[in-house]
Amino acid sequence: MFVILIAAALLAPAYSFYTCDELSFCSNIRYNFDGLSFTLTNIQIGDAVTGDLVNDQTAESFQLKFVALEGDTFRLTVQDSDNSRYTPENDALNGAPTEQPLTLVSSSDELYVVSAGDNLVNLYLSPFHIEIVRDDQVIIEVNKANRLTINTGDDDQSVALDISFPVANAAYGIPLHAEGLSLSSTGPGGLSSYRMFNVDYGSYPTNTRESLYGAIGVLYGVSSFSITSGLFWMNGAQTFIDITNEGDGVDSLFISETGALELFLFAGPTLQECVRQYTALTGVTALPQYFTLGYHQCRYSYMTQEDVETVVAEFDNHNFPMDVIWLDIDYSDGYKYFTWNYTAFPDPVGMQNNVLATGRKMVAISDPHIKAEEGYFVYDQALEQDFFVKNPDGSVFEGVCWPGLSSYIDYFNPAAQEWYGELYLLENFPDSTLNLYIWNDMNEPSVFEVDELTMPGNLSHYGGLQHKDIHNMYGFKQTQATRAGLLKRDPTKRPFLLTRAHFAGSQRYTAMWTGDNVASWEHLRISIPMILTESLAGMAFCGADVGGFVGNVEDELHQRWYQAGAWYPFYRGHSDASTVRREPYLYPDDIQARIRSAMRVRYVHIPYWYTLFFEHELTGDPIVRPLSYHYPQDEAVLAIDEQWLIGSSIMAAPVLYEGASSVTTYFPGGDNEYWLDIANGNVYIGGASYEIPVDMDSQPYYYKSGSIILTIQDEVRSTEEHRDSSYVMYIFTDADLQATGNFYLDDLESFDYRNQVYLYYQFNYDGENLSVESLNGDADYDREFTISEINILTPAVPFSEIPIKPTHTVIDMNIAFGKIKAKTMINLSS
Ligand code: NBV
Repeated sequence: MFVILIAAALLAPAYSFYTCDELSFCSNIRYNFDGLSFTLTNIQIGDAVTGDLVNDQTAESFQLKFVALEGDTFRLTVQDSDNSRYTPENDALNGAPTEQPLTLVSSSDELYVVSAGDNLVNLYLSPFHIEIVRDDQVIIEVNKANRLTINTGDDDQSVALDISFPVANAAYGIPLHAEGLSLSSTGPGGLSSYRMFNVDYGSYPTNTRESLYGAIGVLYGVSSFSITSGLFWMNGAQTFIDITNEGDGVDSLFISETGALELFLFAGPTLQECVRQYTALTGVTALPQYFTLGYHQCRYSYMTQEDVETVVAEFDNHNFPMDVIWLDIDYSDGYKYFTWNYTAFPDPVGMQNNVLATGRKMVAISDPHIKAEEGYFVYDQALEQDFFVKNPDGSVFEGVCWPGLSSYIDYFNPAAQEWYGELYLLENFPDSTLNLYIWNDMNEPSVFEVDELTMPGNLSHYGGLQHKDIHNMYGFKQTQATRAGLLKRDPTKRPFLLTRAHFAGSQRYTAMWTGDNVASWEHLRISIPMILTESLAGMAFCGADVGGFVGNVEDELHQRWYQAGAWYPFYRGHSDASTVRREPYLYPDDIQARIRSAMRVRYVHIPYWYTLFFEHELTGDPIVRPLSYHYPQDEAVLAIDEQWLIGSSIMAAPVLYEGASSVTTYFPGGDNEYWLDIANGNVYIGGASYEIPVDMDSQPYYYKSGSIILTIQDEVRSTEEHRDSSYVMYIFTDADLQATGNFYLDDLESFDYRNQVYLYYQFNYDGENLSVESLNGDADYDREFTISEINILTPAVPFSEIPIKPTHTVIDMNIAFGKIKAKTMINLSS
């Protein structure tokens, strides 16, 4: 009972977080907007539009700049006359965007019309507002509702703007919220606003607009009947967003506590184009090492070296695959990062090497709070070099976190960034090895015993910044430093880093996960739209704790979570310290078998995941995608939260309800597309929903007709063994007997792929022949891989009943593929 009470106390948030209506800067803007308007004067049209934006009530004047960027993107900036408002451009953007000249189409006293590419821009002078026009339709309206606000008081520097997507019928984006993919309407008198303010919100509720650990101001106005467009609100401060989506377009209102007004507009015209436009600005996730796509085993905490080594051994004894074992805070000496608790971990190097010898890697946590203790080298060095965040009076800020009284590194100081990154060098992190990768947690930052569990907004950072200006970027800056350090530590290998707090552009440095979720069915379900939304916001490498972090997980839920989580980009089981141990080998045989087979499904498809990650770096397309990404004209898929696409060829539709005996699954693509359940050979026709019967062994996922997918079927202990594996190919033809698929392979770990050392092939099947050609003739990797079996599955058309059983031909072979310069054909018909 006592234990239960303590667990319950841990579960209940002892803190509360603000809504817009509780903060005066926000509620003023939300409710008191009568009579607001601006006039644009002194317009100059060169390559860009510039002018003075004058507040009609106060006569205050601001500088406006509007530029066209390559790729159907526009940027609007409004600054104070002395350019003093903070912009995160040097961090959020992946370098300066390439501008494209605007052409003046017409001008009058009321309206300037300019064009760029296929887009026209109407700039109305008074009241000031902007329309983006494409294909003769207004697709984006800026300040149409006259909500533009730029406060200049000492106590209130807030900034706000309304942006509408008149031809959209759904809104996606603005992670991180525990919400569905299709955002709900908020608005005065209705629901509270979406908040973006990074906070440590353990056991967060589902279906709310409250803030969580990350903040990315990208919003898509998604249309199933017309043009999809989008925006990126680039602001590092606390931000609230109202969304109105009542059938007649999507309206939004962005309210930020401080900062310059920085708005990017994406003219689409599809969701896919918008996501590519966003990632063109803020960057992509670089191809991770292959092992990172395997299964990760974590717990808060594995308390001893013996515990760690036992878990690894038990995974092997019970034939569970695993690539990475994680160390949570208790490996350190009193939560002093870059040190070890040598009593519990007497031989850290030996441990890392033993894990390495089993073909596996390790990850250790390293949080941004630094124990305020003289003699702790990290603290001493930071203090001496003046690298900590300060109080308003200039003294070093101290807050409470795991180690007790702590100070926090000011990653906004470039020298502190460099120094911090270098702490990860082998010579600075005693007893670390190259087999240890990093996890930055608690970096919202989390500060115990204070309002909203985070730093007060009036703390000061390097360069005269106040914490409130950059609050949402704090974790971003930590991961920027960590990645740089890991790259210095070993410039030859791709680093792996996981973060909790994140911001626009974090994808360039780190993977992310959705923090302290709960072992509940609601949390299993909500993890999917959360991951899809992060994916659309550039965070390609994302996941949620399998099993649910907080609370004991029921057996059924745990199995279902392993089945669903196999289709998260980042696949990690994790659990809180107060929970009953739940490593998969601790379960009875039948449950073990199901978890094992769920994990195997993951490992079978890692070559496919790896190809997608490579393609993400090329295009910005996310790894996992909502159905609307590939079926933009299908209104039925707009709000689907319980199915998703991995690339375009696989659809996951797992069991997400307790006691389920069937899953209602919608198959997109119309009646020209078929979906194959490879586990039982059933094929379903697109354009309809079916009730798919399931039992506890079912982990439904489907291959799309017309796909070629390369798998590895070997039962491996870790992806290390994939290096020697041969591939089993699945060809699932469309009605015309055609199929196609890409395959990427490199050395799985180094940066040589940046020098074209890889194989990137497209396979095509035409009903008889399989052809293979290089998608990059300049790429040059001296490596052979073998296809040992080809499965050709062809739906027999026309068919009378569903599910259909396709004809299935298995061809055993042993073809080795090496460097292919010219298209090569293999006849499969005989
Ligand atoms: O470091 C301990 C945990 C960690 O396991 C978890 O994944 C983080 O999200 N951390 C939060 C601290 C708080 C746990 C209650």
